Amino acid sequence: MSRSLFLILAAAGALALAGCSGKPSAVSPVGEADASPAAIAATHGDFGPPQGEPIHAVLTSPPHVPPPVNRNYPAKVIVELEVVEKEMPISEGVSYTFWTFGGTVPGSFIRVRQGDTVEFHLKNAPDSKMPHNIDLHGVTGPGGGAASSFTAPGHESRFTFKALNQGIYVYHCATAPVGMHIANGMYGLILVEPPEGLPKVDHEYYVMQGDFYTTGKYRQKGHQPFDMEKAIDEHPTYVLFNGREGALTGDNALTAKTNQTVRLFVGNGGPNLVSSFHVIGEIFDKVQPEGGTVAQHNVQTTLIPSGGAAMVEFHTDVPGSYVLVDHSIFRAFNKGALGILKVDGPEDKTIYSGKEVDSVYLGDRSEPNLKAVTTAATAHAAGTLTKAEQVAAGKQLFTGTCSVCHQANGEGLPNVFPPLAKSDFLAADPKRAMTIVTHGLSGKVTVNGHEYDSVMPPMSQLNDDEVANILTYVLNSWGNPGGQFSKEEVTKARAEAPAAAAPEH
Ligand code: HEC
Ligand SMILES: [Cu+2]
Repeated sequence: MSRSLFLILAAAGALALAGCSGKPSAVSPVGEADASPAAIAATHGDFGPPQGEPIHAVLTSPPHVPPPVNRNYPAKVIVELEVVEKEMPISEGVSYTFWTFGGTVPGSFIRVRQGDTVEFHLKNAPDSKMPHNIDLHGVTGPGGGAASSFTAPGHESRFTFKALNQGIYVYHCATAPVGMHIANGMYGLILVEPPEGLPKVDHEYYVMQGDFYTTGKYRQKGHQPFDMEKAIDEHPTYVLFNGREGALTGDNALTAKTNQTVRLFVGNGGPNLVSSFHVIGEIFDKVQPEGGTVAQHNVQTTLIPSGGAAMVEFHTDVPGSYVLVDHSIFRAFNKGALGILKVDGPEDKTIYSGKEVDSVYLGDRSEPNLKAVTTAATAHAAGTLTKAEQVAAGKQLFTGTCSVCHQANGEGLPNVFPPLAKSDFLAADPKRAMTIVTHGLSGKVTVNGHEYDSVMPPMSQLNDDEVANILTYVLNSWGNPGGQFSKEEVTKARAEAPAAAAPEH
């Protein structure tokens, strides 16, 4: 569509809106909820030739965002971005060969001003195996730059575009097979600031969701290759913020203080899933859905399409951990789509009475990391795994998996969840526990003289060495008889048919 036609349509749409509400359209700063023709026209424009000396864009790695451009004239901005293919952790003890823009997933954050002329240099590292290119959704022109930027390993290409529209835009690789390049992490965000800049806030962060497809199961240790079939079927193994489980938790959590404003630039690289982006315990004071210009207010969950982005702002009132999730909630707790914003400062009991959210929502993910689990996995691979390492790993995993029911101290809950501590049922046949964890348990059981008639679902999210480590921890804790299980024993127990539902005791 030609630019003038776009302007006419935009203006007509805005007039229709103003007519419906019956209110006169006031001109307020662009970026606020304002659909007036003047505001919309100002969101798309040329502003003339670049002025002054060319500027080299500051690029940042997630979760950081470059500083505001702080400029009142259009400039020529030079962006230099290098594609790097590299192996990085995708979860504790799991590695994946990512293809990246700038060495990170998502790629480097780019920030320019509306009206800027961007001279884009795309390099492809000499040790890359694949050619790559870039399609920037902030570019007006066929392919968003993709056709002009096809770059073989060890080469560089250059193209220039004018940032006509303000907004927050996804960029991604568009080299065939496109889905595979995106699934391997080739996406990022470019912010085109409105001419007057964005309203000042205390913190800006860069968060981008993506879905990942590995041949191994979720958290299956070792190097995991890309699984094309799972990707085509849209069955992700991982759904992640910033390309790695734990990228925004523990020591990597985002931070703020109470009584501050936070702006999140939230993108979704896909390749397949749409994100229901939510921050547990916060209400978004302002959202620019789909990265557009008209703002929404008082939003709980905002939908971020694959290949789309949003600007989200909120004020921090009460200290604590706020959990970023894709509210398609199995993705958060079983596929990794989870991050933390840690807010420090004095309590305000008039707004919230207290008690931390961590253990309720997070289980093992509230731990700073799962290092003991990685140590055990590495030791197992090397054939040097000790009982102490299994117990340490099992303790961490127990927190996130079993403790919700059996409690952190193994005491269970009267009449609901049987104890694992000093359990005579467990001691009578320790091996049976492997079947219970892998296949579940239902029907009447008597533990320490009390009868339970309930259901324990199979813990099918755990792999064999995790089950071995958890049970070794349980057997060596709380006055239980001791002992040790290997991964191989669990594999065998899992393969055998489930034991009869209600073993009499
Ligand atoms: C969703 C709640 C829940 C979770 C999570 C859970 N269990 Fe259970 N577990 C139960 C219930 C309920 C029973 C009793 C089932 C019955 O009545 O037949 C049970 C029984 C058991 C028993 C046999 C009884 C006893 O007390 O010795 C063992 C052993 C056990 N669970 C181990 C585990 C381990 C290890 C984990 C973590 C990998 C785990 N459970 C996770 C609910 C749970
Ligand atoms: Cu690519």
